[in-house]
Amino acid sequence: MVAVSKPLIEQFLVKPTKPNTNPLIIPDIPLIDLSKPESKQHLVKACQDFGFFKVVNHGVPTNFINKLETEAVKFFGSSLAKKEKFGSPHPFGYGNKSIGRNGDVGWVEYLLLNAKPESDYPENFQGVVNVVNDYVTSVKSMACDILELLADEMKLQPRNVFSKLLKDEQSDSVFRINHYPPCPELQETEPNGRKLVRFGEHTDPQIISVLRSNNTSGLEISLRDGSWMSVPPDSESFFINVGDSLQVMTNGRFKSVKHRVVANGTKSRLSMIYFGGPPLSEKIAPLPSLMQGEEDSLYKEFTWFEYKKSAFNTRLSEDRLVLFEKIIAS
Ligand code: GA4
Repeated sequence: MVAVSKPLIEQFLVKPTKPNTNPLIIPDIPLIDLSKPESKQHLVKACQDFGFFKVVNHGVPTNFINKLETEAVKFFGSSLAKKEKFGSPHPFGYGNKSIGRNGDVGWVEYLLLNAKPESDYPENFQGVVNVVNDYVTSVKSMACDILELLADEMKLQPRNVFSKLLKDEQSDSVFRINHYPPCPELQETEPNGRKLVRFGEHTDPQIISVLRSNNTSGLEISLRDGSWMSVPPDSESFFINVGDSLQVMTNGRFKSVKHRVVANGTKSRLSMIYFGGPPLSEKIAPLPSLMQGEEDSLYKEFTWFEYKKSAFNTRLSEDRLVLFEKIIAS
């Protein structure tokens, strides 16, 4: 990454936020052991209470993870000129400090890829692209298992009501590799407690996101009281979050969690995220089998195409679902 002068770095800093330091109110991140059948009950509760949880015994082969990490480190370690040859991230390619199309910035560089890696990516990048295939196939299968366990526990029929959207040939899923390089400039700016924004606060528009990172901290999730909770990194596990579309399909029972990445800039962080999305033409609406009695839908009807289009026109931190909420007369 290009070195940035001190005044320029100002735009990447956020004020210290309300700390959540009272050990009595810092909740534990829900931990789901996929090898244990009883994990189903915890899964539903985690999606309702946090929209976020950690998964162990996930079945994703370590060598898929390691191979991809090695290729990603190699890619981000190459020259800026070479990385830029991948093309801009609209819709897929290499991005550096700029996120989306609406002026958001973060101290991050990344690769945004179609979750079905395309054969027409530049030839000299096939190293990354080949290993993405194995990794994504395996992570997607874990995401589908989780969605089926959720459907089982909520007594939804058929049990693939969520997972079929990811398994569909036309599923609009995305894969992202984020690299947060160390930022030595920050250590001089930090005494007043401000934090460097690596990836600003946002919710994910899709159904479900599956994140794996190396052992560098930085990820934070927003709690109900508005404070931020730091998520201890764990390179052996996966972190899952509920996306906006799953919130809608469960009529608000599951929460799409607001999250961000901030860091003090001493260690490099690498994360890989699979965003499982439905086909573009899919109608996103509360599942009829979930609605109880006279329960009203909290949302207007929309397709994933409409929501995605609208989301990509927003700033990162915006509440994107607000535009699709119904005003319900009480
Ligand atoms: C957040 C989740 C995924 O990373 C992503 C992001 C996308 C982008 O980086 O282009 C968006 C963001 C994400 C939501 C709002 C819009 C679009 C940046 C942004 C400001 C790839 C996605 O699908 O939505």
